[in-house]
Amino acid sequence: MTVKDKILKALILGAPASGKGTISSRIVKKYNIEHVSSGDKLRDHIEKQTDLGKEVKSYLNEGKLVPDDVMIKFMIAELRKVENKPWLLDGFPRTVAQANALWKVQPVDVVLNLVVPFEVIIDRVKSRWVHLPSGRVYNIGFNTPKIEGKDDVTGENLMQRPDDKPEAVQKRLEIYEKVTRPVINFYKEKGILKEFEGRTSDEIWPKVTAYLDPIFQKI
Ligand code: G5P
Ligand code: MG
Repeated sequence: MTVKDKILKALILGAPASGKGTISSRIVKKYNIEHVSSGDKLRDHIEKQTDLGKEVKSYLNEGKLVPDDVMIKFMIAELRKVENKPWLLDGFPRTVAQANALWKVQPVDVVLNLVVPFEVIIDRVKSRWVHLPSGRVYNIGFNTPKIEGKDDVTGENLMQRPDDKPEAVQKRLEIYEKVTRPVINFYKEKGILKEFEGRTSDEIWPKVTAYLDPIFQKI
């Protein structure tokens, strides 16, 4: 076995606003691994007005998926930057074409799937605030920022995501059902998928650690 084989590569799946970012930030802190979020990276490009940012902006704002060819090229290049580290990938793959492309370059070891009822999701996105440069995410009443509208760490302004408007959320949930749900089956068939059900991230989190603790102890 080479050193590379021992580096854990994990994925987190789940509907929009199911808590992937929230659970990911707890995982990366507890197990000291890299968090690679496709959505955070794209929003950063949009904020910095790069060529990629300009190309993808309308897709994100409208809650539509960025085309596979763009996404695959971008994310494979991003993953190369962290290939020698253990990572947790969040938001990619989102289509079977993306899952196949990833599997060819980097088969993953563990896939976590968050299962949260849609009515909970629709309710919670209304109160989401994000700190764009870091991807830190807040929710009024769940993890409320210490000062209203400001990031706890930097004190910089928080913003609401354009794709959290009700019509864009609806679109994202529809796309998730049609296009992303088959990705769950892709990993189920490979025998590496583990589902975690709950209405809150605090309910899901102990189930995630109970599953991951023995895996991380082994490596
Ligand atoms: P993203 O950025 O990948 P989504 O839609 O998959 O976006 P999102 O919205 O980032 O997922 P999340 O990470 O699953 O959600 O959830 P989160 O941010 O942790 O939690 C949501 C809110 O709920 C937060 O405010 C959080 O504080 C709160 N919360 C968490 N737990 C609880 C709880 O227990 N109780 C309460 N009350 N609140 C809680 O992708 C965005 C776009 O980028 C493009 C697409 O356009 C996509 O729409 N994109 C891609 N396109 C094509 N292919 C890809 N692979 C792409 N990746 C990104
Ligand atoms: Mg997220």
